Amino acid sequence: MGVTETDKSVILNHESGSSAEIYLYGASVVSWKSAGKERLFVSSKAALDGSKAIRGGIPICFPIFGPPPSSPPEYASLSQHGFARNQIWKFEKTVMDRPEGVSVRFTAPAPPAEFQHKYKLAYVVTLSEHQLSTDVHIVNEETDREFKFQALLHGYLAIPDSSKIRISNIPRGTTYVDKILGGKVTQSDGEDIVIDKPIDRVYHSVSSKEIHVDDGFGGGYKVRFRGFEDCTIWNPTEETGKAIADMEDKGWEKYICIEPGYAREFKSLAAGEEFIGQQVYTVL
Ligand code: TA6
Repeated sequence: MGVTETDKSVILNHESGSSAEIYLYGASVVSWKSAGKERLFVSSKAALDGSKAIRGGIPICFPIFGPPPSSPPEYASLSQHGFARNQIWKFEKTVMDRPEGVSVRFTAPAPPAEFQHKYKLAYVVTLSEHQLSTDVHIVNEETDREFKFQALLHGYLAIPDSSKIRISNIPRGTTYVDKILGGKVTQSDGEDIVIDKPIDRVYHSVSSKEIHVDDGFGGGYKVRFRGFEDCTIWNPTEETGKAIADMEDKGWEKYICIEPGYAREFKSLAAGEEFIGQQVYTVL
């Protein structure tokens, strides 16, 4: 059997030997193993008991990314990255369990009472030999008003040493907001990105829809996305990583966050409309 349910998680096993584990808490993918290696970083100090969003894996940011906007009030009162990563999701079903892939679907519970919007949020995780695909499905279930949200997959990709990686395939001229520089708006020069100081950038409308990470040791990842427009790149390095309470010592050396999402603007769905945002990680 490729799908095993425990009281806290769902475990996928593919016939190639690859595997993945998704916690019901936040529907956070906490492990993805391919070719015998763990591909996601989870801090050894991460809370895994549902008391706090998991520091690592792939937390889901929804219905906002980053700090809350100043209005409307039900969004302004949200905490950073929204509530989906702190909710207990439901394992809905096995979508497929075949050599082509093992796939499962989760649904989020209703929002907190203060957030008066009717929507359906689902998440489909599909594992194959060298790939992990994660799809967010959002349906506006209102009959007569729009629903606005941001959504982003805040994945922590495991790498041997962040100082050795090169991130590429962001087209020259792509606009980004540099949060390290107080939100300065800049254009990408198209050159590879290296991690020699803290990086926290939101790239807007990335037309390549595919970002490459060369790990500097002959491996790496391709991160492809569809539906999502933007992509955040984050690594705090020691300079700011030391201040993160649930980050293990030198944890920032072991991951790079490449985060496709709808993060710049709010996506608006008309009544009854559906949005699908897909991310596919491929091991190189
Ligand atoms: O995606 C990057 C970011 O928004 C950073 O600004 C950084 O704060 C990070 O997410 C972690 O956020 P968290 O709320 O999980 O501590």
